[in-house]
Amino acid sequence: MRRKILVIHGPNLNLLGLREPEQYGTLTLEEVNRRIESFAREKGVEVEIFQTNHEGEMVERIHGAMGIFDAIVINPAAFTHTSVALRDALLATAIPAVEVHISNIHKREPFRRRSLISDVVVGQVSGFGPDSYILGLMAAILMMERRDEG
Ligand code: CA2
Repeated sequence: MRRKILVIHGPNLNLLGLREPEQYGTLTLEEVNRRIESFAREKGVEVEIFQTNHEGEMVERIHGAMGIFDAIVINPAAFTHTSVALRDALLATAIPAVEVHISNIHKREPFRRRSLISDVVVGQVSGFGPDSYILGLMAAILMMERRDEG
């Protein structure tokens, strides 16, 4: 059985590598996505990657993942701190999710320290630069393996 993981990038992450390199690094989103795909290939899992600047689109993509994806790795970007709709979508679909952040949100402005989804995801990876996605994928893979072990 081939496992499928949906990776979601939130608003403004399409600008990765082009602005604020001190905060988010110098890799572009394309380059980060290539790393994600190559790690997934190594581990024998299937990934689909999606970036959106729109909250409703993010919610709909999560709804559409029901029955198709085994896990979600999500960097909701600014929606992390604002979106009850995103929280409700993750709760409603109940697909195991890992929250990832490139920067360490706990060392930044107070409004970034609060995540509206941290208690509805399985866990959070924050502060490892683009490697946060790789660690998030690893967590999702281990989570699925443990679940299938019974
Ligand atoms: O550290 C993260 O991954 C964040 O989710 C990134 C969000 C921020 O709102 C969260 O608090 C933490 C911002 C993503 C914006 O990405 C940019 C990339 C390049 C240039 C400007 C913004």
